[in-house]
Amino acid sequence: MRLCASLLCGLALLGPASALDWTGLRPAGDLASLARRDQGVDLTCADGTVVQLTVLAPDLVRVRARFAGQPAAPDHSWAIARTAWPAAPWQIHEAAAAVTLTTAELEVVVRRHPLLVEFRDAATHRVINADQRPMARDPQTGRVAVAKRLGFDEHFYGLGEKAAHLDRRRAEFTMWNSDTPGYTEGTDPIYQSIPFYVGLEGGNAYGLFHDNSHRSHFDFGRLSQDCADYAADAGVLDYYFFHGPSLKKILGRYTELTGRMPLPPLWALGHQQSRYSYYPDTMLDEVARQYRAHDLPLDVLYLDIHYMDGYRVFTWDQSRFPDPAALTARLAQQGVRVVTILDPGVKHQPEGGYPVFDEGLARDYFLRRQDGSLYIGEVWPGQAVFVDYTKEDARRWWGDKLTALTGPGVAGIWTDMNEPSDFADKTGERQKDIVFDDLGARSPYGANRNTFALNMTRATYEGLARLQPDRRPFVITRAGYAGIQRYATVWTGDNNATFDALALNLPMFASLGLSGEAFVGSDLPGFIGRGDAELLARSYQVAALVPLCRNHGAIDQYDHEPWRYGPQAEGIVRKFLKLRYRLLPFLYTTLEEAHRTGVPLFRPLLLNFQDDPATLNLDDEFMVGDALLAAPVLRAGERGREVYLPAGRWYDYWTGTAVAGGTTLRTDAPLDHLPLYARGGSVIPSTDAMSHTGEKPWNPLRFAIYPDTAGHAAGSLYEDDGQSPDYQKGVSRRTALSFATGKLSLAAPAGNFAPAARRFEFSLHASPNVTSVTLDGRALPETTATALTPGWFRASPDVVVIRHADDGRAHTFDLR
Ligand code: MIG
Repeated sequence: MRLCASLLCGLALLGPASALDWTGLRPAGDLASLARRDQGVDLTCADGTVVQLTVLAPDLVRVRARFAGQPAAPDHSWAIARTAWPAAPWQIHEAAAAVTLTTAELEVVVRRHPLLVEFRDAATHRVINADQRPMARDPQTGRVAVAKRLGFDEHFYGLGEKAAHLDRRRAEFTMWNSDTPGYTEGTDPIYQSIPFYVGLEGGNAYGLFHDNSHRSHFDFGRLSQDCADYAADAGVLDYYFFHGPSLKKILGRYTELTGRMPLPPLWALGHQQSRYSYYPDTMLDEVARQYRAHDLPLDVLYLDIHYMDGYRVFTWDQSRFPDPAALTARLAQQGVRVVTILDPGVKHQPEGGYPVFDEGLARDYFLRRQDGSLYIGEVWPGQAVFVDYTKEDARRWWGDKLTALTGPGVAGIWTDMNEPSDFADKTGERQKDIVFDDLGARSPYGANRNTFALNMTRATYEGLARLQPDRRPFVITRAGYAGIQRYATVWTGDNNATFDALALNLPMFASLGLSGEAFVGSDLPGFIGRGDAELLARSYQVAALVPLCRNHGAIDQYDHEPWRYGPQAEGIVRKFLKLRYRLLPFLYTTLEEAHRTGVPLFRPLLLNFQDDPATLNLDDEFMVGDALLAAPVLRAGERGREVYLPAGRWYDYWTGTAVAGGTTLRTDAPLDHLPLYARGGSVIPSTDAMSHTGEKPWNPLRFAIYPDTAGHAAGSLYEDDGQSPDYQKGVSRRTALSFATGKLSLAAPAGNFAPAARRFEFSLHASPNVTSVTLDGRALPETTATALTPGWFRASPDVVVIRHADDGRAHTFDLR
């Protein structure tokens, strides 16, 4: 504490941008009295500060403070998806020095003098997290702050989209959505703000979500060696504490609180091609034609801002796109969908002739300044006004306007510039006096900038869902706040076409996933500058396994479809796109897991191996689900690299060779090679490659079975119609299988989605000695790789394949 204080003098120069600056902050007074409520207690301090502890679940406690003199604020947050929680039992114990609130999992100890909050594990009484000084507020500025003791070996993860390494220890960050083209490692803040993080020490994790949308600051022991500090420029000190100890459990709760990702349509997992900008319409026909001619998979083409009439949202440029419905119909015949960009700026056109402006103005949907004047910014259409998406009727109006796009067959919406960016001032300084309706609270700009994109994408997502109730909405957004996963896929904005930016993808995607946002990706091979063939090849080796796989580039980039980089790079891109499409059953199954549990598809090794200290800051490898580990080459000129494999058995994905884990190995990685490993114990479903996701059903369905050191493996396949929301009503099918000591058990499928007839092929790795196979006790005939008849055959010295028609029933196969 003294160290913190002494550092402060040196920090004064940095101004209040640092979380560590406690100048002017008034600490909450000592604890004076306590009152019970339904789900927790109100702690009143000597100075009048009231700290509310609310038990939402045994592992989730909310701490909300109203400081002395602080005006009451409505208890509403755009981030929160769930406010009603089933009662979870708790007790309160009052002692001389402290009061303790106990749930089944947590002890929240509040020391009276001074007021310090401490979270302990109820089972072991181990301190998980503790205040270093009382929570505080500056009565002049409204700034609020919390300081936590920093563990000697405590590591930090999350905070969403940050251009930084995976482990946030010894780093500081600001939350203020910002349009930062060409950002590099260390640029902060960038587009998104997700003030949620996870602390991990000695294998035990906790989560902390500061639900305050004002500009805020986090310092994880950078400016001081012994504290982890948080401060927000204004608003309510309101945080949620999650008990682990597992990261996956915390992610489950965090996404229960802020919402889970709905399943996107299957085609969203397909390869997507964009540029700034494709026009006229015939250009898109040609790109699609070239894709098919080059035998490169493609599901989506994007229209950037030039499709609009003078950049007016919800219009079409009639000369470039005379018949958009005919265009989308032609592309649909090739299995290609169209996604259009949509900016928040509505052209300011008081002279008339633009109904979107006229209507929005007449209904008072546009943001105004404190003095009542319209806020007019500078964006693509020139002067532009912005919708106040905190108004429910404005959101609905915006959503209904989407018919201008969905009517002619547009399949998804790309929301850009929603920090919101204003060319006249990208920092928000000149927007400070804008007032948001905010459910009648008329809240200031500072509270609303970081949630602007959340509400814009919400309006867009809900509009799509309303206009096309039989289809899953697809929205991709640049900016966002906690909870953004409920509405949109996130891409990481205007990245550079450099190897540094490629390497930065891994911690960025991993951190977004650790912050509740599972559907992420970045522009391939980078938005700014022209990447070369080598970068393109290496980028696709990563992107093939990333949820969003989208090629996009700036207006002045050379054309950058994969064939433009020469035959070698094109061949490599084809190889990895085909890998992606073969793995669609696996990727989709893993995406459904993210939807259902909050545990993302793209994972740092840490998420699967949180007890392994070697994974604490490992961010040049990643895993897909818990079955595949990729160690891509991330540097120019390298043709090999070191790969860390956690303990257990692994299999080289390409050769099937078993590799012992718990070690770092050196592997070759020529330009066309991605070091890729399957984890022993897993089952990976796949099918044949195809040119787009809707080309044909998944037949055959292959299950690669990789036994662990004990000879066990288990996994499943998730399927549904891939396009409608019926999966929410259980119209899906799960096929589960497990393998143990020579016996493969196929469970009867669960769920009532009925796929077309198809074959299963089970590939059993590590099966060198098998000489016979029985099906439910009867001998299974031998067959061959090329025959389509049921039976079994040896595919390689180590791999036995069983072919079996999917008859929707449980079966047992014995391998001897
Ligand atoms: O100021 O619409 O990040 O993907 O191509 C640039 C043009 C505006 C920024 C987006 C980029 C998009 C571009 N937009």
